[in-house]
Amino acid sequence: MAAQASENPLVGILMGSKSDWDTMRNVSETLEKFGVPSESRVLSAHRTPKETAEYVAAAAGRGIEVLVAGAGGAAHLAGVAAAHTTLPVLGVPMESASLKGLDSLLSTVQMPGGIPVATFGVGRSGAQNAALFAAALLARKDVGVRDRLAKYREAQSAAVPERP
Ligand code: RP5
Repeated sequence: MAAQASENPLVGILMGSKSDWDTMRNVSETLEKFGVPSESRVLSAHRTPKETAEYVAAAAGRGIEVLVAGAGGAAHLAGVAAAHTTLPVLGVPMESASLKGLDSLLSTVQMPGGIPVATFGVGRSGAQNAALFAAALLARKDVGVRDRLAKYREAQSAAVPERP
């Protein structure tokens, strides 16, 4: 996994395993396009529970404004992260080998009332949309990010052909 760290990250990208990086790199790469600094960490809710709790609890104090958490299977990372912070937590379910990500999706999205996780689609498109959503949250007070998001939407519209 390539080192992913900005000096003053605004988004913390967490993943339960190094094997999630191929999907979660889409979060990091999308944020980079919008000029949003981020850092990526492998933190497992069950393999490294103490480190996960410590990282999340310290995140807001370090200037992080949004957390994106990706995990697969019995995917409790986003929920555990949300339990340790009032920062917005965006969940990305990984596509799993056994159930194609349905397990990850349900584990991430079905949080009991009281501790929210904003859950995105399974896999790469979910990772991309989580990054776009994080950028949209930050765009509320960052005009540069807001402009880049508007231009991205314009380019997307312009790329749709009139005829097949
Ligand atoms: C989860 O278990 C991870 O988020 C990953 O998606 C899945 C499998 O992990 P590995 O066995 O590949 O480390 O905790």
